[in-house]
Amino acid sequence: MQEHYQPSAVEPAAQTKWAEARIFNVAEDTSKPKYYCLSMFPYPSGKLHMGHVRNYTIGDVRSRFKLLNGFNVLQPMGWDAFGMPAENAAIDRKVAPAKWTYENIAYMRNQLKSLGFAIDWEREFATCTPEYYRWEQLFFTKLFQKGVIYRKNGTVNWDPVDQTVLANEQVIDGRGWRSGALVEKREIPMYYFKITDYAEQLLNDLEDLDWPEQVKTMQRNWIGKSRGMQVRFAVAEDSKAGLSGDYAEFLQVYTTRPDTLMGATYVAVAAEHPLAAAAAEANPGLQAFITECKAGSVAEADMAVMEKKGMPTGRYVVNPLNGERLEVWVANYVLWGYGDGAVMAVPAHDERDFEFANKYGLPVKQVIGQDGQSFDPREWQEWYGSKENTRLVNSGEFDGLDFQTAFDKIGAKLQSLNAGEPKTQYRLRDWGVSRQRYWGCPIPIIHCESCGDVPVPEQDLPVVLPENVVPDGSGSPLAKMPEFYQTVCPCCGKPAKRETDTMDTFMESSWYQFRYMSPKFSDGMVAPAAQAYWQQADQYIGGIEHAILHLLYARFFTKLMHEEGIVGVKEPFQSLLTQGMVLQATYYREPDGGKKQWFNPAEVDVQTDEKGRPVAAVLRADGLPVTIGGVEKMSKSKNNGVDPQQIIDAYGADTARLFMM
Ligand code: RRW
Ligand code: ZN
Repeated sequence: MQEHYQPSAVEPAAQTKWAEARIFNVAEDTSKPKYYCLSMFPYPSGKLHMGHVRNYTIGDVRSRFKLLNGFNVLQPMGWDAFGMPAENAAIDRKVAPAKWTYENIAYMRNQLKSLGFAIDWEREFATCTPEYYRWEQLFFTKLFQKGVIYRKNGTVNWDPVDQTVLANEQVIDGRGWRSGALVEKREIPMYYFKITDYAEQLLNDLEDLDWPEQVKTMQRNWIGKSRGMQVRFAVAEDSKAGLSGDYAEFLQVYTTRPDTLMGATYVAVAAEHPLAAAAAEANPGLQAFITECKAGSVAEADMAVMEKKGMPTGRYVVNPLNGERLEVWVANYVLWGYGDGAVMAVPAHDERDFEFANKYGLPVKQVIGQDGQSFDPREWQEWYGSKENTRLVNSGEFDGLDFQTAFDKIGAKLQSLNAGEPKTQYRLRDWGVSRQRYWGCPIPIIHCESCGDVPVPEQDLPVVLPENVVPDGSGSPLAKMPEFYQTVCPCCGKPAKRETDTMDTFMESSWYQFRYMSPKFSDGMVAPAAQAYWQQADQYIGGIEHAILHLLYARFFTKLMHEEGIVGVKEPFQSLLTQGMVLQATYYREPDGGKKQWFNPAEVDVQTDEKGRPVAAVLRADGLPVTIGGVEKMSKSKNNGVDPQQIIDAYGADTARLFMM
C-alpha cells in the first residue's frame, strides 16, 4: 500500500472500472423512479474552466445522491458546438471551424472524463453534426409552414470594408472590430419566431416552476407585460405642415400611467417619426440631430447608458384632457419600431423625463401628492413608483383620486373623447434567428423567383453544412459557394437559390434537453417512449448569464414541441439551480500613464499575515512588487484564471471537486 494518496493511480483505476461496468449508463426502467439531472452543456471553447468544474460537480453531487437513493438517474453531457468562437479561431489560425471544434471536443471530453462524473457517455452528441441539426431543420420547416416562423426585414450592423454583418459585440465604439471601419446600418430580410404570441403563456407558466425567484423576475421583466392606454394627442392646427393621413390628425403614445396625463409637459418622438421628418424640412439643425440619432446603436445596453439628448421641433400637440399645448421634441431615447415611437413626458414623476426636462429647461408639473409632504421632486418620483396612498393634485376634476380610480376614470374619459383606449403591451420582441455566419445550422429554405420562399422538403433534409471551409472574415463563406447555394426549386423545378444564412446557436440549446433522452433516434427530435419516461429535466444547473435568453428560448421551444405533439410536457426544466461565480485574487501593475497589467496568481508569490490575509506580493519573474487587487470573477480580462487541469494533475479530481463545492 502507498503511504501517500496517489490520485493519478487511484482515480483512473476507479473510472475505468465504472466505465467497463457501465454503471452510469441508463435506460428507461419503470421499476425505479427516474431522475434527470442536466447541467448546461459547454461550448467546446478549448479547455475546461473552473466554472465548468463547479457547474458539473454540483450536477454530479446531486446525481450520485439520487443514485444512492435508488433513482434511475440520467446525467448526460454533450457539446453546444456551433458559434462564432470557432469562426474567429479559424480566421486567426487558418483552420476549419469543424476541425478546431472536434479537436476541442476531444480534449475537453478527456478532461471531463478525468473528473470522474457519473455521466452516461453513450448519450453524448455535438450539435454541429447533421444527425442532430437535421431535426432542427425539419422543425423549422414545419413552423415556417405554420406561420410561427416568418420573414421580415431587420436591421444589422454592416462592415463596409470586410463586407460582412457584425454581431453587436463586434462593434467597438461604432467601428468594426477587425477592419476598424465605421459601421453602417442595413436592412436585410431575416427569419423571426413569433415568440410574442406566447408571451402570456411564458409569463403564466413561470408560476409552477421551482426556480429562484430572482430568475423568474428577470424573465417577467424581459417579457415586460404592462397594462396601459393608447393615448392620442391632436396635432395643433398650426403644426400640420408636411404631415398626412393619421399623422396630420394625432400623435399616438402608449402609457402605463394615464393617471399622470395632466402632468405631461412635452411629448418626445423618435428620430424616425414622420413628425420629426416634417419638422426637419425647414430646420437643418434638427435634420443634423436626426441623422446623429439614426446612426447610433440600437443595442438595449447602449440605450441604457447613453446621454439623453433632444431637440424641439417647434410643433405642438394638444392634451386631450385639458386642451393644453405641448411641444413635441425629438429625443434619442425614444425608439422607432417600439410601440408608437412616441412617448408623453411627465417630468415630475419620471426620473428620465425629469433629467431631460432639467437639462432643457422644460416645465415640471406635479400631479401626484401625499398629504402633509413637501413638494420635493425626488419624493414625487417615489410616490409615482409606489402608487400607494397617493392622490392626484393639479388635475382638475380628477383631484383627490387614488391611483386605480384615477387610472380608470381618466381611461374612461379618454375613451369617451375617442382619444384613447386600454391596451396590454409586452416588451418582448419576436426572436430573430438569422445569422450571416458560416458555422451554424443552415436555414432550410430555398428562394425561387416564381414560388417565393420554399421550405426544403423533408426527404431532402438535412441541408448539410460543408465542413472543410476556412472563413477569412470577409462576407459569409456560404454566400460565396455556388456549389452550396445553387439548387432547384422543389415546387417548380426551376433553378433557385438556397438560403445562405445560418441559425442563432440558441436554437440548438433550445431542445438538446430532449435529444439526450434518445440521442440516436433516427425518426425525429426525440423518441416518444423515451420522452414519456424521462419527461423533462428534474434539475437544471447552470450560470446566471443564461437567466433570460437561453432559458426563455428553451421554454418557448418546449411549448412549440408540445403543440406539435413531439413532447408531452410544456416546460423543460422543473427545478433550476444557478451556480455562483468562481472567484480568484487579482494582481496588477499600473505603469505611469499606461494600461493596467494583470498577473496570473500562478506567477506571483504572496506574503500573508498570521490570519492568512495577503499583505504583499511580488512577481516571481523579476522579484518586484505587484499591487494586490480585489477578489474577482475569474476572467481573461483580469488574468486570474486557474487552470483546473493543473489542480487535477497535482492533487487529483476529487480534491478539485471538493474544493469547488
Ligand atoms: N453552451 C452554453 C454555455 O454557456 C450553455 C447553453 C445551455 C446555452 C462561471 C458555466 C464562470 C456556465 C466564472 C466561468 C454554464 C464559467 C456552463 C462558468 C457551460 C460559470 C463556464 N457554455 N458559471 N461556466 N465557465 O461552456 O455558467 O465565474 O460557457 O452553466 O458552465 O458554460 S459554457
Ligand atoms: Zn419555384
